Amino acid sequence: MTRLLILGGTREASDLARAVAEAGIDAVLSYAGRVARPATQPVPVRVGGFGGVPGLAAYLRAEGITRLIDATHPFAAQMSHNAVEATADAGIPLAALTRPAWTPQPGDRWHHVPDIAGAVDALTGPSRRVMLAVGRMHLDAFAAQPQHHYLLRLVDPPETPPPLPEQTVTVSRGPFTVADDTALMRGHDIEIVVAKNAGGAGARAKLDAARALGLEVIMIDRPALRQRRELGSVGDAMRWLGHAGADLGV
Ligand code: 3Y8
Ligand code: NAP
Repeated sequence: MTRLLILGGTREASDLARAVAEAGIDAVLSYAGRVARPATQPVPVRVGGFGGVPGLAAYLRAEGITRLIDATHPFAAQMSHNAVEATADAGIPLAALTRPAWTPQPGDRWHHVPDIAGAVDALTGPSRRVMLAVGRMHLDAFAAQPQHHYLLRLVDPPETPPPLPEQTVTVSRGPFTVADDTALMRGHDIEIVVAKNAGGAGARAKLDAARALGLEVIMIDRPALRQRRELGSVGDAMRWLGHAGADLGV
């Protein structure tokens, strides 16, 4: 009898939770607790860290988890690392539900950087109007380039004003649309967009808007992740769980 833990926080995790609920599979979806109101789910949800690898391994045993699907965001590298270690320790199968990285299309003006620090370095130079679409957790790093006018897109209103002298905050969570992102960038005279290579559909509108407006994009490449089984779709995940995809249309 399958008892599945889904590590969530992405569009794909929510799609998987729906398919799993429809198939009547016993599952729980886990959030880190990064935002005030995470999306509601059709399966039971738990919120908060597990307490590193030992905490996750203990959770897997205590909850009788028989399979783990890591459907976290490609930048949630620590969680994905812990999932590899803890499932090996607890002796249960692990698979990651992933989505391909975005690739530049004709007309894109992307400048690839390896990480947040690389994005900060790439902003060296005279004052520009910069949209930071990288969430809340790494804003402090951009204080090293205080000369710019920043448009910050956040999921929740910031408790404390981010340490950037010239900033405007827009509070909204994805998924975003090209029309809204184009209007947002035009409305703020944005010249440069900083983005993580999240992949997927939930956050790519800003790239299409930037291309349409001829803006430069500083694209932060994904962190390297440990070797693990990777599944490319909810259908593949359901088949891995031993539930034929046919009756779910996935
Ligand atoms: C808490 C809980 C779904 C999931 C939707 C996806 C799409 C919309 C687009 C921009 C980029 C960003 C950010 C973003 C997107 C999806 C997905 C995705 C990017 C929620 C959610 C949680 C989080 C955590 C949050 C981070 C932040 C990152 C904002 C839910 C809404 C920038 C990533 O304030 C904070 O602390 C926010 C933290 C981690 C990155 C950061 O460094 O700040 N996501 N996002 C999850 C948890 O607690 O475990 O699902 O409602 C989920 C989603 N956010 O079901 O449709 O699939 O990627 N999330 C990035 O891609 O760069 C916004 O603004 O253009
Ligand atoms: P991270 O840096 O890889 O993980 C740091 C710690 O947060 C983990 O060691 C774990 O704590 C806890 N954690 C992370 N994801 C968790 C989950 N789904 N359930 C329970 N605990 C979790 O993670 P992150 O980048 O902060 O991402 C946190 C969440 O936001 C994830 O669900 C991710 O899918 C989602 N998200 C992140 C981004 C992003 O840009 N990073 C974008 C969209 C969504 P313990 O060690 O105590 O277990």
